[in-house]
Amino acid sequence: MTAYHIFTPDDALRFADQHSELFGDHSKLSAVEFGDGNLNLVFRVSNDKGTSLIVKQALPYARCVGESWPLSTDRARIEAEVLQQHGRFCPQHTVEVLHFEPALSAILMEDLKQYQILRSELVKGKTFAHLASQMATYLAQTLFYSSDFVLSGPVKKAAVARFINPELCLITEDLFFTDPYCNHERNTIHALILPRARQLWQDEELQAEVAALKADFLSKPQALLHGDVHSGSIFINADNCKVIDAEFGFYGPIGFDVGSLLGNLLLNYVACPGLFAPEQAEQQQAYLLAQVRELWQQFAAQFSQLMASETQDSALQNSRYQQHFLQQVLADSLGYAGCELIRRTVGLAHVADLEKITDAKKRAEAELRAIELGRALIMQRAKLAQMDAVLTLVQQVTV
Ligand code: SR1
Ligand code: MG
Repeated sequence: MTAYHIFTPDDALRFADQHSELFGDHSKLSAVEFGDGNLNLVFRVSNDKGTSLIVKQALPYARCVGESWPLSTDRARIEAEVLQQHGRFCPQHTVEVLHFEPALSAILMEDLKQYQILRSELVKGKTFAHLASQMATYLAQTLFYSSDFVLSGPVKKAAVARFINPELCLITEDLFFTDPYCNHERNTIHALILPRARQLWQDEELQAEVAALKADFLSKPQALLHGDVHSGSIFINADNCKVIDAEFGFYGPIGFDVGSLLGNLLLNYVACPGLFAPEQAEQQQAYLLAQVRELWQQFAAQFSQLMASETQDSALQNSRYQQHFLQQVLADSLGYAGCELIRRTVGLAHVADLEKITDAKKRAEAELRAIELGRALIMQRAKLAQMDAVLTLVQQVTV
């Protein structure tokens, strides 16, 4: 068996060639490393006829920091297995894994070169009518079919154990729920919003609600989450979208995946006035609000329909319980969306939506909108029973 070593482009090329028939016998192959993510190496291996595949390899440390932040390469197994599971439940919106090699922590997968990264497109002001409906399907299918509504107790517990992901979960536990609420050395805070960040460190009312969301993240294994559904994990084109990058996957609260995506749409929303001229900003914001509404409505409709028709456990077939369950998922989703808005503003990992605003004053205004909206969503999540009330809140808080 080949021992783990960090791939060069030539290693990635041989790995892809060995494990795929796609290139044929006499292909001239080339490979290039082009990853710009926080954690891994990503290679594109292509032949001279334009066929290409992706090789993704987990490094034994976080790429964005270096060897001083060691990380288990088991995250590659988690990623491959989550994508394989989600691919069974929703193949049309999950990147296809062709091969996984545990010893090398390397995954061979389809190349989505006909797609673009959603975040980059939103930052350019592009819109996609199918985004919310397709992502609602992805979330409803992957989360329902890995939940207690379908799996028996023993099967579910075995799955929870297989997807224990302590190191990557710890990153989320720290970056989402702890660092933004204290003066942590990992935080990056632009000078103009430092006074507002300091208020977050004193805001005990908010911290109590964030503690409750963190406790649920730690102890509510409802479904096999992707664990990192931000707009950099979604590839999109005019017809379709596909989700990549599932290394943060684990059994957690359903609202975490739904809320991560809602939070990312709202991050772009608060950034619009800093990114675009007023008329375009207004149009893009109207598009984003419509997508937020549709994402929740379609997710709720599909998840309800699945609960009503596919639930195996007779106790969980109770329709009042199912309605209550979905209401709680909405509250959780809004809370986690709020945490995403805040941590992308004052935490370690920022987003291009805000960072691409060149005028420092406008960027600070957008960051402050993100913090206020995040706080409002977290604090009011239990009272926001309808999406209309959420959209009204978004508009009121971000003027
Ligand atoms: C050190 S990892 C920072 C962030 O990148 C990932 O995509 C996750 O969102 C994580 O929080
Ligand atoms: Mg990622």
